[in-house]
Amino acid sequence: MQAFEVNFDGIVGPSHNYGALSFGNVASIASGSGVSRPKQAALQGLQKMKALHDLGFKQAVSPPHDRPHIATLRRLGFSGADAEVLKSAAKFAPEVFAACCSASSMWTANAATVSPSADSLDGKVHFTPANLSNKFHRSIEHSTTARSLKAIFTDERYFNHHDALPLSEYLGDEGAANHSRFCQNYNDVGVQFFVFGRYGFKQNQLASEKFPARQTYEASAAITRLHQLKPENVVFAQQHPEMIDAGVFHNDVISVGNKNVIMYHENAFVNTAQVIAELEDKFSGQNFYPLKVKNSEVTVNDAVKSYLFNSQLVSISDDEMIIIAPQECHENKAVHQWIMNTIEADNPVSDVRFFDLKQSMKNGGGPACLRLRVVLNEQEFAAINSSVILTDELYNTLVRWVERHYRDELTFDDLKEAKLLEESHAALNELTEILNLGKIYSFQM
Ligand code: SUG
Repeated sequence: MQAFEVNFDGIVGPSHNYGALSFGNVASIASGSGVSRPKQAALQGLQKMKALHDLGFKQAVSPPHDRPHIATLRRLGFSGADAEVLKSAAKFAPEVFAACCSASSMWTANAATVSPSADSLDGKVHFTPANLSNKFHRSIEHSTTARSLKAIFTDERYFNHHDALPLSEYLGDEGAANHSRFCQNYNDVGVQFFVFGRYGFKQNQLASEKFPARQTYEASAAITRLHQLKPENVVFAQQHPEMIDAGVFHNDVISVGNKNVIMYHENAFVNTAQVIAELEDKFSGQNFYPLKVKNSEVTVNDAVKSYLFNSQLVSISDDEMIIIAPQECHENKAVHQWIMNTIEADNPVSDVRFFDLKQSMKNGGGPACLRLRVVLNEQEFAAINSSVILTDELYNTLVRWVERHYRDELTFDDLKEAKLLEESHAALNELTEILNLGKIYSFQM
């Protein structure tokens, strides 16, 4: 049976803001407390989705989370009416309040790790929501993520949902941002590639010094067991600690893979050459294309600034792929040159499209951060909640919905307003109806 990749892009939420919450993510810290533009952010995301849909790709949407997250603030002891909770949290615990306002659910690459049915012993598609334990503002995402995934992938005959891993620094899990899969065709058994930043349990191992390594080996290993993957089809690699200290907080900031291609920086991993050799060895298709980016061509600094590796690599036909890159890659001379050379060289990458995603980029989220890849066969695709699949009609409905509900500009002070909370809840109530999701938010229960 034919299988394909479906990209589930996160819709940017109505309270999109810059909270400077992610130590180790250079863009997030640099954008701290600036004015955000929620309407523009949501429309930029929708335009990318529509462009991929128009190119013939299977595209779907994933709902944003409700922020400020009143349920978490109440768990932390703030009480009274919602307006009172907002006011006292902002006054007495401004950092906690900021974390409970984060827009970060938009980056669905961190929502979960997904394994296609071809790779799993029980023949089902497996989902593990990421616990995102390294950052408090992200650690509160997994329960809504789990409800949302279950509302989309409803049919238990095809879909196997796991709980997020225990919320602990030992088991830090950042989802698909540190996971890729290689195969000749999507319906083949693939090689799953798990990249971790450090060991959670073993002491005195190689580790970053300046910025935290978020994903642990033990978390990745647990997911391979939960998803019933065969060890011979799995490759683990440690991200180079120096890369993490240079601002590479997820693997998808320094390498990206699709089918038989991996685009990677030569310093991406501990012992990069050995990692690539193991992938090549385990790859069961015909030709594997490791596209190495040398430091002399693109420095790590340029890679982080332009987000070259946070491009999407998508298959436009059986043997051709295109790069979906952020506009910043067009503006950076060295990066642009590397892309153009790669397109001309002998490999499946044949074209590039650049997208303006500045509202997301300012928080450290490029095209690939905004999407969760789910490989499905025809039967599985037919079994998902079809209301989330992007069509021209859904696109127009969502654009109108954004234009009706979203503000043009938002400052940190606006987040304290009960009015913004009411506006957001009204928007999300309507969205859950448009997408036929039932009740997924705590304020709906
Ligand atoms: O986890 N930024 C996110 C960006 C996630 C990017 N995703 C991938 N690379 N796949 C993070 O650091 C910043 C939020 C703020 O500062 O308001 C933030 O959470």
